[in-house]
Amino acid sequence: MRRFILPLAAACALTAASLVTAFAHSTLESAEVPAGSYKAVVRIPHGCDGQATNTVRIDLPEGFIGAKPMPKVGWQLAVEKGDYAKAYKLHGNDVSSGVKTVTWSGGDLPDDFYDEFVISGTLSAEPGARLAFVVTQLCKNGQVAWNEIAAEGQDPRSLEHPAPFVTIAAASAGGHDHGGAAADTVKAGDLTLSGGWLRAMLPGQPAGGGYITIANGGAAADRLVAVSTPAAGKSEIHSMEMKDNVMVMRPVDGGVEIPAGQTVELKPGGLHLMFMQVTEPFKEGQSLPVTLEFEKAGKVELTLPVKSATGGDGHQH
Ligand SMILES: [Cu+2]
Repeated sequence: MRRFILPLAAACALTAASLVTAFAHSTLESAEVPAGSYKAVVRIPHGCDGQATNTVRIDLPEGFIGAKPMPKVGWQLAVEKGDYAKAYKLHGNDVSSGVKTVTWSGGDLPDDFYDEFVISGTLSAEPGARLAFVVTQLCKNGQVAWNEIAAEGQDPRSLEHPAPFVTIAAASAGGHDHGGAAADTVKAGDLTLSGGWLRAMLPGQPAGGGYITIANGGAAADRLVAVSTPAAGKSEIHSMEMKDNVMVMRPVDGGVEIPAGQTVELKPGGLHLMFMQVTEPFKEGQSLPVTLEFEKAGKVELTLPVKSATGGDGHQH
């Protein structure tokens, strides 16, 4: 295994770099995708404290299998292979080893420029799992490491150098459910609500998320205008988007339109229900009453299951 030797100056450069890097983090292009084939596009927004980046090294997360990096003109590409923590099924075969680290070296990416480094592969993890790609940028006299991984329930935005991560989305309708009871499908007028669930919270976690799919089979648009539950003092509908390479979530103004004939998915990493001032953290295995209010369909009462925050790690069976 090849290791990079860092010059002594690296430590000082790191301190200075951290001031700069608070503004733009290395991130992945898509923050939330279903399991299956996945193109990891890692963005490098700046160099090390003003210096050009000449090496980008990415340590791949467990569960990202069959990885193949994309060569880049002007950069040498090297991979390190090794064993996965377990065997996976890939196109009908068992795979237990593959590329674990990718390094593009010998390049020249000035601090003022931006670039993307691409690795294609397959995400094999349960919905809700967060897979972090640890990114290290090396420059002539220093490095920037994006290697902090948020603990369960911790906000990655609170980290100074978060590793870019992707969250596995819930399988779309029709897929079999691994994580426990799914909410029943509920019809309300032209709307069909399905696959609703609440994310289990850690003790002390201030807010929890909820997700559901809403299909409008009618000829007129409807609008989700409010959410409430006796389990939380305050419930809101939130959007989540990348702004200047940082994930930002905020209450949506005027609710969420459910266009005629279309399906709107509230899911991790996107539109979601947000429950604040909870009386008790949502616990896996619980079911909680949630009321959604629509402009036309009116109030719809649901009972939503609470599922593990990470998705199937085997403990819920
Ligand atoms: Cu939110």
